[in-house]
Amino acid sequence: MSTLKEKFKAKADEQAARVRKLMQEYGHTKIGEITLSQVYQGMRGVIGLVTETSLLDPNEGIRFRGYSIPQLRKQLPKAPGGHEPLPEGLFYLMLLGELPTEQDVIDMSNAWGRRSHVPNHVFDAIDALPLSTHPMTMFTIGIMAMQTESRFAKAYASGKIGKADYWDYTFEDAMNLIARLPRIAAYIYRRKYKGGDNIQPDHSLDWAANFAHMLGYDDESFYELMRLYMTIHADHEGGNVSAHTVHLVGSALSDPYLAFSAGMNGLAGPLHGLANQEVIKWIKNMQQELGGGLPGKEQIAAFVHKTLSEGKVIPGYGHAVLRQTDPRFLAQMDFAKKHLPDDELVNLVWRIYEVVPPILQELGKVKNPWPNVDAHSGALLEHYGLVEYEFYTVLFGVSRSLGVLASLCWDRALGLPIERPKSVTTEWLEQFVKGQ
Ligand code: AMX
Repeated sequence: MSTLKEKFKAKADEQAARVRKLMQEYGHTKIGEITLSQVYQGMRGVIGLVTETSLLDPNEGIRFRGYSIPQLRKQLPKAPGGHEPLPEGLFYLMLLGELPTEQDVIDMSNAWGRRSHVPNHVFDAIDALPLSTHPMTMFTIGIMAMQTESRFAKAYASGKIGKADYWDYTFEDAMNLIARLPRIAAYIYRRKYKGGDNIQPDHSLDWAANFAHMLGYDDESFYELMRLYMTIHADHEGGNVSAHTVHLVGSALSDPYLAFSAGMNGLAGPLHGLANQEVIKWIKNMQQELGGGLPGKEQIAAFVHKTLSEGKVIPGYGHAVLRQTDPRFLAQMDFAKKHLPDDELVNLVWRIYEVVPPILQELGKVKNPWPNVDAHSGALLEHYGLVEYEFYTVLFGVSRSLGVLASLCWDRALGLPIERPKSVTTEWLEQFVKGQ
C-alpha cells in the first residue's frame, strides 16, 4: 500500500502531464480580458492563478475538489458517534483530489500526532512578547520562530536538491506545520487568557478535538463545532488575501513556514480573517448601546445605519466574489439550530441576518449584501465559553493552513514559477487610452 506522499507524487505526475498538454495545445488561447477599472479595483474577476484545491462559485459558494459544504458534511468520514466531517479528510481530499476512507483519515490523524512536537524555543519566543500582544501577532511570531525546523530551507541551503525535489520537502514541512499549529495556537490562548495553565495534547483524539482539548474545552459538542469550523474555514480558492499571499511568497521558494506566516499576516486584516472578531465586537457594542438582550429589528436597523453613517463597514457582510449567503454561514446556522437553538447571541445573529441585507442593498454600491462566514462563527464560540474574541482569527488561521499548504504542495509539484505580474503607472494608462 502506498503512503500518502507516494500517492500525492503519483497524482502530481499525472496532473503535471495534463498541464503540459494543455499548455502545449492551448497555451495561446485567450481566457479573458482586463479593463482599466479592474487594474485599479483589486483585480476583481481577473483570472491569474491556478489553485487546484477549491473553486468558488459566486452563487453556489465554495466547492472543495468539486464537493460543496453540504456534500462534505455528509460524505467525509466522522469521529465515532460524531456527525461533523473530520478536517483530516478534507486535507486528504484537497491534496489528492479524492475522498478518503475512514482508515485514510485515521492514518492522517496519527501522522499529525507523530509530527506535532513543537520545540521549546518557539514557546520562548511567544513568552518574550507582552501579554497585550494580539494573538495573531503571537501566532505569526510562533510560526516564524519554528522556521528553524524547515526541511525545505535546510535541504535548499545544503545545495543538494534540485527543482524536481522541492515538492518532497514542501510536503514534509506542510505536514509538520499542520500538525504543530494547534499546539502553538492553544499555547497562545492559555498563556494570554488562562494564566499560562497549559494543557498537554491527547493524541487519542482527532486533530480538531485535540485542539479543542488543548484550548480547555472538553465537551463533545464543542469538539463537533471545532471539526466543522476547521473544515469550513480551510480554503476559499486562491485569490483571497491569505491564500494568495502564501502562494506568492512560496513562489520565491521561501519555505512553507515563511510563506504561511506571511499569509497569516494577511488573514489578520479586518477586511479578511479579523472580521470574525470585528463581528462579535460590533454585536457587543450594539447590545451595550441598546441595553442588552435581544434587540428588536427596528433597533438593529438604527444601529446598522449609525455604523454606516460613521463611514464603517458592517462586519461579516459582503464578499469580493460571493453573491449569495455564504454556505459556510448556513452550515454554522444549521449547527446552531441543532445544538443551541435558544442561545440569545445566536438568535441575534439570525435577526441581524434579516435586517442587514436590505439596508446594504439600498446603498446601491455593495455588490453582495449577504453574510459571509465571519457573521456567525463568534456567536457559536461564545456559547461554549470561548469569549476572548481577539483569539478568533487564530482559529481561522489554524484551519486555513489545510487549504493553503495543500496548495503549496501542488505549486511545487507542478513546478510553478516565481509570481511576477506586470504593474503600470497612471501615466502609462493615460498614454495607453490616448493611443486607442
Ligand atoms: N458594509 C458596508 N459597506 C460595504 C460592505 C459592508 N459589509 N461591503 C462592501 N461595502 C462597500 C465597500 O466598502 C465599497 O464602498 P466604497 O465604494 O465606498 O469604497 C462598496 O461597498 C463596494 O464594495 P464591494 O465591491 O461590494 O466589496 P469589495 O469586493 O470591495 O470588498 C469585502 C469585499 C469583504 C472587503 C467587503 O464586503 C467588506 O468590507 N465587508 C465587511 C468586512 C468583512 O466581513 N470581511 C470578511 C470577508 C470574508 C473573509 O475574508 N473572511
